[in-house]
Amino acid sequence: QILPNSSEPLKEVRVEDDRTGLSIETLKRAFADNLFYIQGKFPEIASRNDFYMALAYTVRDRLLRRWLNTAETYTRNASRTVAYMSAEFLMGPQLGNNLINLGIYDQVNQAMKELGLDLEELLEEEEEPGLGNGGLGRLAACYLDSLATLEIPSLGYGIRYEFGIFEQDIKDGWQVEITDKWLSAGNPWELPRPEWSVEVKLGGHTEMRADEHGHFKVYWLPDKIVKGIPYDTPILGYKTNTANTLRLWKAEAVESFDFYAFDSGDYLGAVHQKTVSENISKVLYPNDNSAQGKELRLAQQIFFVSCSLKDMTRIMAGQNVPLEQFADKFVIQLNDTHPSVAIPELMRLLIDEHNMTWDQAWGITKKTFAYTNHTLLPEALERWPISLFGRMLPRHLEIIYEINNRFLDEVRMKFPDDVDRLRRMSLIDESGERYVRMAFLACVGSYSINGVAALHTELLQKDVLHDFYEMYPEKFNNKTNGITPRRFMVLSNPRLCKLLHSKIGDEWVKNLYELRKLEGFVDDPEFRHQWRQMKQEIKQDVVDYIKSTTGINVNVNSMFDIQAKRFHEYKRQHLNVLHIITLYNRIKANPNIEITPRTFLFGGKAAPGYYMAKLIIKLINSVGDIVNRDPDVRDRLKVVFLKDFSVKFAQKIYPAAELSEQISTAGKEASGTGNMKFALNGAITIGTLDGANVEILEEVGAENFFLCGLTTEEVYALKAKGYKPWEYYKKDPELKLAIDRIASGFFSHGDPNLFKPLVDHLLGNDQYMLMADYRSYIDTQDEVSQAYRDIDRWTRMSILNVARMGKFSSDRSIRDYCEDFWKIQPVKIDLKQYVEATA
Ligand code: OAK
Repeated sequence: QILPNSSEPLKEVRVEDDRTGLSIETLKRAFADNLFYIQGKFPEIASRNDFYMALAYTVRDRLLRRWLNTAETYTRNASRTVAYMSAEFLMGPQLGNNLINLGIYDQVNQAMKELGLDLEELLEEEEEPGLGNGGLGRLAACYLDSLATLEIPSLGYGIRYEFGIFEQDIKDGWQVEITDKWLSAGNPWELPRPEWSVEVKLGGHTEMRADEHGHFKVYWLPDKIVKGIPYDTPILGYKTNTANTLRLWKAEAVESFDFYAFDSGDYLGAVHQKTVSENISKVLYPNDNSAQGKELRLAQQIFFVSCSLKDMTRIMAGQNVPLEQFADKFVIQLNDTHPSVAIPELMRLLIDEHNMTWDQAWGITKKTFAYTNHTLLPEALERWPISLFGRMLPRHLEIIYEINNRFLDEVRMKFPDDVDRLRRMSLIDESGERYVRMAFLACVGSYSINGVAALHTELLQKDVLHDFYEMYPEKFNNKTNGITPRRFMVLSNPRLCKLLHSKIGDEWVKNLYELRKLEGFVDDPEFRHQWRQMKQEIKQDVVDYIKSTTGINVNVNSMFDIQAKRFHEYKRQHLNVLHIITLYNRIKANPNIEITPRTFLFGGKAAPGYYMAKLIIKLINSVGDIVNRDPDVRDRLKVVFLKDFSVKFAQKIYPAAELSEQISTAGKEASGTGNMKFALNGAITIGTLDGANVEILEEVGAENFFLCGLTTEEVYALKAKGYKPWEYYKKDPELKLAIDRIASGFFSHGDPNLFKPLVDHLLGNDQYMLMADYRSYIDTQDEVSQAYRDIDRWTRMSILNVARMGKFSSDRSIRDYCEDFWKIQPVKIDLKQYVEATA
């Protein structure tokens, strides 16, 4: 605190202490100071958001030393760095996580209490940056957490969308989208760095011209230039001194363009130009697992990728590392193909702007990039129409053609006379309208190609990227996904953490395999009792929450059966609904039947343009309407749709789960990470042999997992033989009744048309094979109900699930990436050094 009236000499002014001190007194003083000097409020008139902001700045002050120190150390050592390029980072709220990672949660809690404030309430106040759709964006966020915790020099590069994923409301059972205004109250966690702005060219044409030495060169004359401004967010490691950076780019108009239009008297035109430029980082495309061939989307991709690559060359120049060493200084991880236009962009920068030869540039490029594939769904594989691509990126298209020519020569050499293979593997799809195939470009331009779970990688090799696997088997590898235990346990499940702490300490936070020690307590009746007690308390919180937000009374003793994920037909939320209807039908047929009470909880968003997914949401709400009101049900079943599922909300829900629904059609879910979050919090999985479920089953043991459904091979075989969903419907009376009730309008006030498209899909081609998996799913659910009645058995299963989750820490995933192909070592950050250097 700067004390103007103080008689103390200046050197006694304890600036450092007020901004870094961790005593309760200092925290309180700093908080009051920030409220006054940053928010410009005194407590009596401050809003809850003002208090949140004051606390956020207080915490930010305490992490700045680490942040600057980390940057300084990396700069001094010119450390090899991972650049994680992703169109999405679904970070979740920052305050709580930073408190945990700084290790000051308890002090701050106490300080707030002494000021008459409730930390929980302040945490609630934060608008989360929803800059992602689902799994892919959240994985990127978990990886940043692990990279910092493992002290790996890294930068996350992405887009600072002004509007993140939409907010979901439910009206009359239907999803309604509301724009997300996460920035409206300001974002205390970011620092703009306008001095590091860069320019990105778009459109126009190329020309071949002689340079001053008479050498012919390609010049790209764009018709538009956009400015990218970096906004930096610190990413703290857990109890380390490392604070890495997430650098997100905001698009703005370049002044020169304004002036040009202004000069010619076109004031409105100038303003229009500005809007067009700013549109690039305006909004996140809300599609999950599907590609959208929109011009603006391609503009977003080249925008952030070009900004980031130029930023990397700036960093190298600052550290006196020659560009020839690009691949030694950086490894660029491509989070799916969204940033894969970085491959021709790096080529262009090296050749056109830094005068390298093609061979030099290509040598660097293919040692720099590594590509992660996140989906096998054909509709999610990005392809850009040549016409659109060439219009926006004429130079990149030329470079891609050249990469393709040289690549096809290689293919010819390795597989002579195989014309069909050339056609299949070409970076240009020429089967109809011509397209650039981005996944193929990523494969050719990267030295590593990985899937996100063992099964997924196997299917990539066998199927989607089979030709590339034959061409470059050495590039392929698996990196099973993981989740950060800091956010998804320490922060979100304090009750479970307390119990763990009392038995096995908390080494597990940094080494999740330590959870194995829990196995020693599984036969201890006292411990099992505490476990159940703990779960019960968490469930009660959720019961209260549901009551206050929806008015629905939930029985705290019912099984909490949860499916929380994006809505997609392949994830089969409607299979879950068929189970609910089946139980309901059993009750209607025999009101006194013995039924294990269950509460079915759903959470998740549907892409705004995905009609069938939205209809499934409507179906859940319609079924809920009937089931929740029918007196015959006598509160044994409840269906609750939890609207606006987000990271913040997920943190509340996972701890309360008892049964985790992971029922995608085998071969469709690349990995899944919700499955890991649920199991880590003690839920037992009912799931198919899909994605990482396979590995979860392997870890926890078949006796602690409810397996159902066809295997991938069976799915393929059935498809090949000719799948007839109608036959399953005809043969299984319970299935038939469930479908008939939907079709007849029983759940839609007698309207048989409402759910007709869904019913037609299921009985017609049933692409995701719900009819084939129904019986197995229902029988397995009956086993689940049985198991739940055996309280000791269930508790054991729950404990063992937690105990055996070690593998699914994102720390393990990141270590695998580092050792296997990033080849990066941890760099220790010494906090003292900086203080001395600047003293
Ligand atoms: C989104 C857009 C395009 C392609 C893939 C995605 C995506 O989110 N994929 C998901 O990635 C997760 C992280 O690897 C996986 O766990 C999910 O299974 C996968 O659907």
